[in-house]
Amino acid sequence: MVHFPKEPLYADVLRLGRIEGDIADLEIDGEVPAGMDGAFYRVHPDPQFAPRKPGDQFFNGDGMVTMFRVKDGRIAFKQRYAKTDKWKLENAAGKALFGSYRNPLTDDPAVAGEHRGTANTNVLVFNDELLAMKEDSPCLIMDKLTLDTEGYTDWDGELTLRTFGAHPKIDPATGNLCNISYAAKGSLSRDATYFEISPEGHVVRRAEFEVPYYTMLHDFSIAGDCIVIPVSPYSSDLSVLEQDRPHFYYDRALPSYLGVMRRDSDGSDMRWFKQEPGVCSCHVMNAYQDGSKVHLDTPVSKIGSLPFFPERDGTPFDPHLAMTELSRFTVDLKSNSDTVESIEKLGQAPGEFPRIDDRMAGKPYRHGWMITYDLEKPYNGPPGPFAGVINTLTHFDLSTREEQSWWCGPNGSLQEPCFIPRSADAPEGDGWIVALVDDHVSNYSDLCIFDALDVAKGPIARAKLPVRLRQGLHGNWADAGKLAA
Ligand code: V55
Ligand code: FE
Repeated sequence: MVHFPKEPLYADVLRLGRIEGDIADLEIDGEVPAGMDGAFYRVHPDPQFAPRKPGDQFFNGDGMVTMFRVKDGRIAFKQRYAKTDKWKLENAAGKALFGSYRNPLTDDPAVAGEHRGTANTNVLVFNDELLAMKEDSPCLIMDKLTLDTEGYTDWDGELTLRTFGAHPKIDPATGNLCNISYAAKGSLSRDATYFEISPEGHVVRRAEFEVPYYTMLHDFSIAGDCIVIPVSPYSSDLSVLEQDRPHFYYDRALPSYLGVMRRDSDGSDMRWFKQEPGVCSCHVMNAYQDGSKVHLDTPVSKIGSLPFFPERDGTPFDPHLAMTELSRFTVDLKSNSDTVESIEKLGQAPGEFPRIDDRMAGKPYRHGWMITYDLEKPYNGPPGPFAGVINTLTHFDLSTREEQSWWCGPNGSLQEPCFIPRSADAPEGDGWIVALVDDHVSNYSDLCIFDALDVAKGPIARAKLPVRLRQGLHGNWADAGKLAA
């Protein structure tokens, strides 16, 4: 018998799933567009075993990967655990062996030195495989069709780092997977690496640099010839791990930074542009170059937006200050200044989980989507893991600055959207958005499909699941060409 602690982390909105399965042909309301052919992959944290101690983190759950295969107006569902080394060791033992999130001091000594990763953050088809990623460990390889786990990869010995970032970007020009790794030399270290992997799986670029302070380098962007890395005032130190407190704290005394570097550099020309007082940015919508300027669009909040990583000095979490608004950072590479030139508010609706038409990654672009908080709307369900209820899908037209939204109703919330182009050469934004809508009253989830440029009219199709999927993190679409053997 499995006993999870009686904690909000396992109840209500966050009730565990822990279910693997297949449904050949989901029940659908509406019409799935006939031209949609590919698969939407996403992942959520879903612990296999009760934690070694009470007070575990949402981000510490084992990765549960879902595949929605869309073809000929039908949608097949497949869900499997990402069978990490951690998952296998614990499965063999019949109990948790790894302790707190990002804290090896709390592990059973029997697993010392093993990869602690849960592969619970992002999934992406690349180089014929499904990559399942967690930023504290190497890249896990799963079969893109069966979701069977093959294991961790070091890219044929070309990338032996112990970490692999969970928000890689695909360069639309070269097809290279562009990514960052941090703390590869061990917990709390300031080392970081930028690298690019060719579509054939070879490491073709690599740069090493140090971050200004130990932090969570969770996301970044390419911007033409450059990369841009936001650094937010999340940090940690050994005393935190020794006392088994949450791995990250938010420190209002720290500045935030934007790191900008050429993609072909060895790391020595990394420039850190300071922003004081610090602000928080977890996820990037996009970034691009405009002459000597570099712009980075990202939801920004005044304090840390993740309620489970507390303030260093004990200040209680304030959901109002933690609201994230789409904002545009600008730095000027021509200037000798080491400060951010400006932060401009770009969107009205507060929200998170920003997405674009990924064919525009690193380029000037027009369309973005996020799930947003409509704070005026009623809500019948219990509270979730974020600063509010993410109850709305919003399309941002960054050329006209118009926004249009769809509210999912009083019983639910949305998970991260994903853009699907109508065809490989369709204009930017011409296609569909998919997003899970979770009903916290009936406890079902629907995979909803929207016209990407007309989300306000609501879903054109809903694929109905017989269960509710736990709150997820990130995912990606792979078109049929990428699914071929
Ligand atoms: C994030 C998510 C993570 C993690 C570190 O959103 C940062 C940020 C799902 O795991 O380990
Ligand atoms: Fe993320």
